[in-house]
Amino acid sequence: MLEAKITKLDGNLDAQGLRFAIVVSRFNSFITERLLAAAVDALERAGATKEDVVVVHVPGAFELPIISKKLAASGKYDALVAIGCVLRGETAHYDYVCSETSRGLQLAQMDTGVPVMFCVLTCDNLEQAIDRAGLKGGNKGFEAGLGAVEMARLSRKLGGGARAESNVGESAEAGASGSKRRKK
Ligand code: INI
Repeated sequence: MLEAKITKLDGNLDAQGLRFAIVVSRFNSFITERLLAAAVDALERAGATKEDVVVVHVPGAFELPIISKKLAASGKYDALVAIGCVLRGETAHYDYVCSETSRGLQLAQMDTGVPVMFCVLTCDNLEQAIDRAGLKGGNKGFEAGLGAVEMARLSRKLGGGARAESNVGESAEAGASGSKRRKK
């Protein structure tokens, strides 16, 4: 019988020893501060210490990408969470802010190799946002916090980044075992 050997890779939810930056917009702070609190809660529950989490505020969602990219490029963080809330108005402004924010955040993570969690609510109205910031739809900040831990762990295993445990091409098990000394 053919014996299949499958290599499975994923990131666990242990945040101990990982460093995170959270970039949060002040615009619609009634929502974004709730997302922020939940993201910090998720990181701490996963084992991150207060010293390992940096919170940076920006004016609006449109400013999230540039600061995320600077933080990601610093090499100090294993993953970022970008938090914002864009509410549809009467003009096309909403569309420009949404598209440039999502595009910019994707570029920030692709250019630097540091995972950036997209925790930007794009809602038609305040009720939809409230539902996703701690009510019916749960809290997207908590999901993003856990996602940051998983992606940080996975990135360390796969290597190539400033804070990687192994390099691409090396055995996945070596990275997963944690036996190798971590690069700073
Ligand atoms: N910024 C937001 O984060 N959410 C919004 O809903 C929003 N609206 O609707 O205008 C918003 N605009 C500000 C924008 O992000 C920039 O801060 C501003 O244009 C200055 O560059």
